[in-house]
Amino acid sequence: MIRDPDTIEALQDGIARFVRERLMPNEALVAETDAIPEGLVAEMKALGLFGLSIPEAYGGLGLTMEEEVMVAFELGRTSPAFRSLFGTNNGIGSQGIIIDGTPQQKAHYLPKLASGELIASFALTEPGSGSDAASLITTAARDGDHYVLNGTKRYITNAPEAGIFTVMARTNPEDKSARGISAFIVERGTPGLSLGKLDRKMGQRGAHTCDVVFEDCRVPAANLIGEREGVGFKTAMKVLDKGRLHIAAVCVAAAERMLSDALAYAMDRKQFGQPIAQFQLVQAMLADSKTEIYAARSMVVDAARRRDEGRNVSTEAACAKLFASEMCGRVADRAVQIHGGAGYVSDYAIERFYRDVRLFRIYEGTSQIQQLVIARNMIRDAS
Ligand code: COS
Repeated sequence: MIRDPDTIEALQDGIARFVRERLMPNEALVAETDAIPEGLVAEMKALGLFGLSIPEAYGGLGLTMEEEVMVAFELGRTSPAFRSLFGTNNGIGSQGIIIDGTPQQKAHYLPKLASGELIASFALTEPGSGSDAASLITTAARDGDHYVLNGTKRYITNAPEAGIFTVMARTNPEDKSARGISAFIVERGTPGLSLGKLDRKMGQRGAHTCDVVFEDCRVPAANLIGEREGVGFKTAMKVLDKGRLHIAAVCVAAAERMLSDALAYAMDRKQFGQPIAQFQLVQAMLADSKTEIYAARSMVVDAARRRDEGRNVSTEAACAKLFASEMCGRVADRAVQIHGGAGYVSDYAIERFYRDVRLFRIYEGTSQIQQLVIARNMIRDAS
């Protein structure tokens, strides 16, 4: 749902300009230094990028899902590391509070997330629990008006920067199922919370992940999301349904960027006496990429509209994430191929994008988990 076409168009234009004039010229620097310059972070805050999906009542822009994917179609055209910094505040880090938090939790945390004063992380994955998220073993034992958390969370995006963590932990150790899990807001600096060393990743330098360790970490009971035990896994799944749609939109944008780089290269590079774009074997790669990007974009917009209508989009979000992230991988591969030897050296952005976009098929649920979600929903609906 687009509430006001003029407003969203102006927002898209402003973000497109910011991406083109401020972020793209700094892509190589961020990759080299593994850090986003402070000045750019301040500009992101001023543009409202940390609060895109946070309700207006709490200082955010309160974008609908369709508006959010429109914005992601612009933001995703540059290094994914930039979006990653404010991505968790709009997505997995904040949505648990937005969807299931109490009015007090929302009032306390959301304004700070919307402004970018606080960064939020989502702590679900553990060393022994990835795709099988419900098997997590981090515990949260009630002790008076606190819960005591023990366990380790792994590959937590923005953990080094985070001011708060949405943490899924088992409040009922007897119940090994998803129903034993609850979600908490844990503040950085809480005694017993520590961070591991930075992960050295394949790509997305400038976006940071690390372990988050809880050792007898006492969290006020008031920070149990929604003040309800046993529904934390469902909160996480609802958060991921939305997050997967956002990532699918980012995949579309990253693919568009890679294709536009490949097209520019193909029109410039001459072999056998003419630009390689004139050769039909190169044209096939360009055309297939264009077609698949169009298909993915259409899926993302359709799923976003359905979500705005209040429909359950678990299946559609998984379809969009599966198709868009796999499509993005294929486009990355073709774009390197079109660049030839130049695609294998870091003078061209495509070498970096090829590594950066590999993550899209893995995080917020692997392609295989999306397939599993889609098929299980199909079987359930048909039963
Ligand atoms: N929305 C709301 N509730 C949901 C839901 C959704 N999208 N998906 C599942 N649930 C509920 C189920 O209805 C079930 O509730 P009941 O116990 O009341 O019946 C409960 O959650 C458990 O669901 P289910 O039995 O389907 O859980 P499974 O352990 O079989 O696993 C998968 C579900 C595999 C889909 C889940 O573990 C998953 O998404 N794994 C990937 C995790 C992931 O994306 N990690 C990325 C890292 S975070 S960036």
